Amino acid sequence: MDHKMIAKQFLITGITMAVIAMILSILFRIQLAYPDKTFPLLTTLLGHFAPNGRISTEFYLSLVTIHGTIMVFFVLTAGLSGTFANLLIPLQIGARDMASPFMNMLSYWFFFMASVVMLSSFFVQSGPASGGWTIYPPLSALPKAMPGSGMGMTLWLISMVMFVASSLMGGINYVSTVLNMRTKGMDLWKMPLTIWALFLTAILGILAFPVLVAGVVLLIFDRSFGTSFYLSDIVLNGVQQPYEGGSPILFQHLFWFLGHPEVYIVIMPAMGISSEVMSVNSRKPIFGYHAMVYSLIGITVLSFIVWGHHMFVTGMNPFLGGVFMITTLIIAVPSAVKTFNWLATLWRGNIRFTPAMLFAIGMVSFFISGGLTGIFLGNAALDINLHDTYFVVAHFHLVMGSAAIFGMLAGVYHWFPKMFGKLMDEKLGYLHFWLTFIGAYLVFFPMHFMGLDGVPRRYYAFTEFASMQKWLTINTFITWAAIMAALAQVAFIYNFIVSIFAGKKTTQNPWQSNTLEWTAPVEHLHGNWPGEIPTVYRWPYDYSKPGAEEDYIPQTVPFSQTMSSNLPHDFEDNPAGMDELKKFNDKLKANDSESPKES
Ligand code: HEM
Ligand SMILES: [Cu+2]
Repeated sequence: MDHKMIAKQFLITGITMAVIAMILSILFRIQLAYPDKTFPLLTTLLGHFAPNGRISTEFYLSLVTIHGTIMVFFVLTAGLSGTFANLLIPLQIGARDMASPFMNMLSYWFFFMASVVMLSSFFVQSGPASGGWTIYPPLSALPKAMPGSGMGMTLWLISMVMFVASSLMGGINYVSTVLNMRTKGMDLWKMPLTIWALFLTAILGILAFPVLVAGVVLLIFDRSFGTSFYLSDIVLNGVQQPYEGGSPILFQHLFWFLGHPEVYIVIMPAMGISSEVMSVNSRKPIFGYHAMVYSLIGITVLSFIVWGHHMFVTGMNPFLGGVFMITTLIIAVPSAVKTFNWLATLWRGNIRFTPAMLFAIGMVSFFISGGLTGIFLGNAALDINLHDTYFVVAHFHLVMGSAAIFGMLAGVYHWFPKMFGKLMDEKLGYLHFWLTFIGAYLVFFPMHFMGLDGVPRRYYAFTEFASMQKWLTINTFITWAAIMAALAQVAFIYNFIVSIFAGKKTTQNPWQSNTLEWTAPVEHLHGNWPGEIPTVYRWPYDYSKPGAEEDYIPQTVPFSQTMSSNLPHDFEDNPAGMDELKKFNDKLKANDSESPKES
């Protein structure tokens, strides 16, 4: 199966899952906004999950759990990497397809089946898994603990194992394709940042996901075969359970060894996409290309030694807490480098505010505002107070929820012409952007203040507590903002579907971009290019080179044709080229002195 087709399948499944997860969040937000009201409609829609017009407490927890699970894994891991790795890796490095097209197709179908299994848990009597997307034991390990610990949890675990199988097949394919199938001239330092990001993301996934599977398998043993890896001294309904010697903390270590890299699996492709979109639409080379790549590598390595910051409150040895605190704060450095470089790329750019560009800038905005609170939370002393409050919810929704979604949307708007041969409507794109951008800040910003005041997350109705009564108005406000942001997505879905069928036909290179995918014909060919695969001569960011006739020079243009755009280091091991460059520059200078150009 062709990689471009598989990319579309991942995208459309991902969007569908996002819509479902969004509807789930609106459902639990209604409960939070109107804790005392009843809505008969809910009973009609949800049956026994919402008796007497109110969502039941157990189902509320399931909604939060499945919302988080779907958003993190199904939308932002599979939907994001699956779509753009499949679409861009072969097209941007100049390959005819993935290393193994068959395994690639299998990876999609495993993802699809995992989605079906996850959603099927809404149709079992006891409902979907509850206990949060982190499925901490004992709730996940004792099938009788609560309704969501039963059949729903079993389905969650099966779905996750299939999901990981899908990610591994995808990831191994991406890595081997990037390493082995680059076209002539495409050395590693000529790869676009999207490819670097997707490549390193795949490596992260390959190293981290198996650890989750190991944790999940032990959990299945505890659930079904009477082992005690995670359980000890448990009393259930007054009956002492036979578990001894296990520890739920062990699960937390295994979970977050995946869980923390996972947040970078989610954000790094969004970073790569935004870098690309911002360079093209600023008509400027990306600032600090090498620093960008080294930052991605730094994040990849560091993300494996910070997982303990999710466990500051487990009573870990303060020395260990200190170690995790330091590594966590160090990871802020490559993140700051990237942020600085994006801003420097925009600086004095000749910016085109396409919808893709707006979403890429939005991504940077959310990354900054969510990243700053990460520095608070990385400090153990502060985290102990803020842990499990809405402050954390605010932090991760900005930095990974909103930022990653915006990166993904930037990618959809930017590469839609490549995927479907049509252009999306710009006006609807602007409407979508502004409502979503404002909506996301209105939803998540106030949550910081709730968290600082100690309002806990995952509670069904905290207005029961007198001290939190005052947050009801804000909660209602957040819910309405969320409904507005959700409605804004209608503009996007409408635009997406209508443009596929009735959009304006695109030209081959609608954004005047340098990268290889735009040298392939609009009509999709099996094998991407008719005849030979183009050869690459230059890096992907030759925009607005002084002296060049056009403000962009595709990667396939040989150096001698537009000498002015060459840099001395392009010729480090090519003395003949260096001579040519010197001659060219001298000629340019002579021309300049003859006829001074207006600037
Ligand atoms: C319409 C947009 C969204 C709204 C209104 C929303 C709202 C919420 C709220 C209020 C909670 C849980 C509160 C609690 O702890 O009780 C939550 C949980 C969560 N959300 Fe969202 N969210 C949205 C979009 C997203 C996105 C895009 C992501 C992707 C990363 C995401 C990921 C999560 C995760 C991981 C949890 C934690 C689940 C858990 O605690 O088990 N959400 N969301
Ligand atoms: Cu983390």
